[in-house]
Amino acid sequence: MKKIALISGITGQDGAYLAEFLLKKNYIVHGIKRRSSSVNNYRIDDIYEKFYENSKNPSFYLHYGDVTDSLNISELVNKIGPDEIYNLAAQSHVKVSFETPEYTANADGLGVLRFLESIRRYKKKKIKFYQASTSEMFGGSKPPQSETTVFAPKSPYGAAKLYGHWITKIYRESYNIFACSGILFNHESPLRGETFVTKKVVRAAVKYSLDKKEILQIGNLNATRDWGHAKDYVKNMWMMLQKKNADDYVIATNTSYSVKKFIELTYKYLGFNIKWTGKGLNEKGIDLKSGKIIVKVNSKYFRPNEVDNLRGNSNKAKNSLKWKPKINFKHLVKEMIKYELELQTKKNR
Ligand code: NAP
Ligand code: F7E
Repeated sequence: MKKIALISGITGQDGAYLAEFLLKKNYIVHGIKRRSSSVNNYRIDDIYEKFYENSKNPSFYLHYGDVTDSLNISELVNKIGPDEIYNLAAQSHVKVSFETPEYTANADGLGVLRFLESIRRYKKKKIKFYQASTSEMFGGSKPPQSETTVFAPKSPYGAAKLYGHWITKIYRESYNIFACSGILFNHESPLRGETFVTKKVVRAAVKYSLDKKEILQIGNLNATRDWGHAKDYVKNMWMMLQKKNADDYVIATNTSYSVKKFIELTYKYLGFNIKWTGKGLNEKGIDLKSGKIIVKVNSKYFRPNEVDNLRGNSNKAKNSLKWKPKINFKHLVKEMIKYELELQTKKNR
């Protein structure tokens, strides 16, 4: 019998990588997608074609749904009867969470509860549950952050995710549900959303390499992040659900870089060296060769409250799950550049 997985957030970065990973493992995969006025399936188009449209025995199905809709979530859980649920759906942008705090709390906090309650009421079999928790829950706590670090979120996103994290643990302990959270540090890929800093930098740098005009408008250059590759992180999601006992794990690379360093490296790989001038809001990055301004700080991209430094300690996952990231930071940046170069060159043809 093939295992059945239900993934919320199927159209997002991790949803697409996880679906591909599970389909290769011979799972039947059901994905929950929101209705939108324009189609946003581009990350899963290939697998939909291969495992649904062109398949004699389809193993990939899509369902409309929304994690803010309790009846819809419980209906889907009952109808599909999955062996494993991966809850990846979220309003995942930290800055946007300051502008839509109530919606973020509903989707990222209560959304988790809706799945857990559906699982608790489902009597036909035991369903395993994975929750995508976040390093943003550590907020102001100093690095390196591990499973024992104090939670101190600094955004509505971090607070909503912390509710989701705790309620997952509470349902595990109270109802003997196999429910666990991966405390995921930042992870990126060519499929990363366009408004996250890595994708934004790579897109602007590639554009500059082609038109010699593009200026990257950026916020806080000094924050540091522990950036891994999404492919490594989705594999870990599955590994956590295959363990005998449910538990929570920090998933990180254990190294961090500043936003400024990420920018320098990206432009360097494209053949441009940056000289920095000015301070704070007046800081600028100059292309050493041409003397042109290529990076400008813009207050629009600052957050009301910033998480300054994140670097995870994922020793527990290393020792207990035998998991460690395979793709390093430099490879990640190069892969993102390659993808973007191909895309933008094709567009310009
Ligand atoms: P993402 O690219 O922003 O994808 C989020 C997904 O959730 C999208 O499919 C989105 O649908 C869906 N979604 C949003 N609100 C929804 C709602 N109300 N109902 C149903 N679906 C909804 O995020 P990601 O990078 O793949 O991250 C996956 C999960 O890991 C998220 O929960 C995120 O918070 C968490 N996480 C990510 C990172 C990271 O660095 N990537 C780190 C820590 C934790 P649309 O396509 O329609 O918008
Ligand atoms: O920002 C700074 C910004 O938006 C990273 C999400 O996946 O990871 C992600 O959240 C840093 C921050 O990611 C810009 O201030 C500067 O310090 O790429 P980001 P994030 O906020 O760390 C966590 C773990 C999640 O759980 C989230 O879902 O970069 N920064 N200038 C900027 N950030 C953005 N987005 N845009 C800028 O122009």
